[in-house]
Amino acid sequence: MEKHKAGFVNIIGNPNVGKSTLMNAFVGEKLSIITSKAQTTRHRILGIVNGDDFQVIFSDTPGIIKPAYELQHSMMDAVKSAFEDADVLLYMVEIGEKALKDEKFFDKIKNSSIPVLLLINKIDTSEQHILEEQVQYWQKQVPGAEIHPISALENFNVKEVFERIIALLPEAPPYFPKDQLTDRPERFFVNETIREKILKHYKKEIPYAVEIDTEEFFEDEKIIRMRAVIMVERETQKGIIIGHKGSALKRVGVEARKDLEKFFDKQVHLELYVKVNKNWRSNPRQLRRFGYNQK
Ligand SMILES: Nc1nc2c(ncn2[C@@H]2O[C@H](COP(=O)(O)OP(=O)(O)OP(=O)(O)O)[C@@H](O)[C@H]2O)c(=O)[nH]1
Ligand SMILES: [Mg+2]
Repeated sequence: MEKHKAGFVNIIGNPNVGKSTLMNAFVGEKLSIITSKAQTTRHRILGIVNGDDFQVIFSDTPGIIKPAYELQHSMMDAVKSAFEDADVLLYMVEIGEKALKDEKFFDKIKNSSIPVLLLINKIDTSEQHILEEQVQYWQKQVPGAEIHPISALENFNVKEVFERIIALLPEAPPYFPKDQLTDRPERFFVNETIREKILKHYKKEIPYAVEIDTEEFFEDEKIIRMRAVIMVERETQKGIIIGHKGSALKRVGVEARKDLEKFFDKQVHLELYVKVNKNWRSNPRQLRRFGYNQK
């Protein structure tokens, strides 16, 4: 019988390149929210793929940025931790991108002692000659990396990358029970689903000033009852979230509920309300309460 393989495979890269899309494609579940806006992912989220003789623990991470406020510092700590325990690094870039905006991180990738798979994503948007140029460019930039063009969205070359990962993994017993899919509790996915709708429907600074806290999660035989608070930083933002006669908030609630019914495969009742929590994203104590800064 083959020996068992297991390890941590951590996905890092600039914001919005498709890291979360790829992790969901590997896992086959929507564990990470995806939007067209940068800084969608705020936490390190595990997605576990189990087989008889392997366990791959993927980590989705926030896109690499230069942090400006406390929340973003915590997001970059999540990226740092992903460098520390990786057995394989997946460094994702998108077609046309030049390099990581943060040189320190970029140097870490270039000088990595563990295998790096450099994934050029979104090749569905590109032409062959451009892709060839990109492959050459990245070969020079990160000579130690193995380059794979992919489309996370269209599931192109994802299976091949997965097979390479399995080949590179060390022999090890499983780290998690074989029926476990993630490290996050149910409430986390409620928070994230609501935040995804807020990223989708509100402009400019609003989504970045929002945090969700699911205060109640009661599962009955037929229905799950949830109540969540949408926190904003200022009174004016509260009005915008609620909208005219509550219409904007209602849209968020309806869309989130539909997604949650799919996710939990059960009927959902979702109650939302909005609260001002002044400058929460600069307040270390508040951030800890919401699951950030847990180093
Ligand atoms: N055309 C195309 N679009 C893609 C592909 N992969 C992801 N996208 C889109 O790119 C956008 C960002 O995707 P995400 O998966 O949220 O990117 P991310 O790297 O996790 O972003 P952050 O969490 O903000 O760092 C979304 O609109 C995706 O639908 C791809 O292979 N092709
Ligand atoms: Mg993401």
